[in-house]
Amino acid sequence: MPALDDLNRRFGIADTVRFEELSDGFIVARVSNAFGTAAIALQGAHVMTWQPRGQQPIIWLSDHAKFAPGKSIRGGVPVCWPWFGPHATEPKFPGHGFARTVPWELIETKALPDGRTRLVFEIIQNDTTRAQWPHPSRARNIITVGQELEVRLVTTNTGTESFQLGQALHTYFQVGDIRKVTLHGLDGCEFIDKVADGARKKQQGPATFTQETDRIYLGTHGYCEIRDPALSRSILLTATGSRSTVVWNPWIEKANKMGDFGPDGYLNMVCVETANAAEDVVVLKPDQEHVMAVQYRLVPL
Ligand code: TA6
Repeated sequence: MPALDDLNRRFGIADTVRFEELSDGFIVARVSNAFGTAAIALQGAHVMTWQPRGQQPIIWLSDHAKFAPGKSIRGGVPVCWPWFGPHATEPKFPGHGFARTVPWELIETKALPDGRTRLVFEIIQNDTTRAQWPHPSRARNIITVGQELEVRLVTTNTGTESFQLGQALHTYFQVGDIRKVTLHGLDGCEFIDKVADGARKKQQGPATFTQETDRIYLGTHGYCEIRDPALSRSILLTATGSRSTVVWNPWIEKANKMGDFGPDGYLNMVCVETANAAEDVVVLKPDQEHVMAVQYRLVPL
């Protein structure tokens, strides 16, 4: 991981981008522009926070999140790559892939003419990751902070064989009270219900939350609305290059078992994850690139 001074010298932007060390070896980019603020960890190219000016945070980050090299962060926008969920054959491999717990190299920071700020990260693969994922490949995460937050996960097959890619932008959204939230845009979609032994069901109307919810919606078309009456706002998600949407709230018991949720954390978050998971995984041929992108926008209710 480059030294803090080196990062600030090479990639800092006056009054807009600076770097700080949260804990030993855990470096974060602090972004501030006319539209709002964000914090992005170099580990996992992980958006930890995003807050438009004058608004409550959009992205939820647990008060009990741990910030340490190799430890996944509870909240923000974890990058699940190059597989989603448990590895298909190796139970000892990390759940949701290794991307979120390895260092990513900062490639570029840019103050865009329209006042937005863009940061480009590229995963750093090593012997451990190659042992788990022996496919020559490149992954970049391109984050643009403006009136909206845009995250673009770009995977390129740099090898000579095709490979199968599972992925998700496992985003935790801040809500006022999960019990009053309705999730729109998935009506009629089939989903795998992971709290009902993987039963296949069909969504009728908006999704609501009254218990542990863990669903992989399949064949989704990239648009969702998280309607949050407690905060009098909706968060709109617009995605491309994604055929699955994962929806998760651990509820009371599971959140308490996780140790980094805090006593009532589940009440103020919902994960709506732009993904390619289950049978929606992507096959990349040699030299092929796949872009999975999502934009988050806030609208008042
Ligand atoms: O995306 C939902 C999910 O797969 C849940 O099953 C739960 O495991 C969640 O991800 C969090 O996983 P993590 O490994 O971050 O604790």
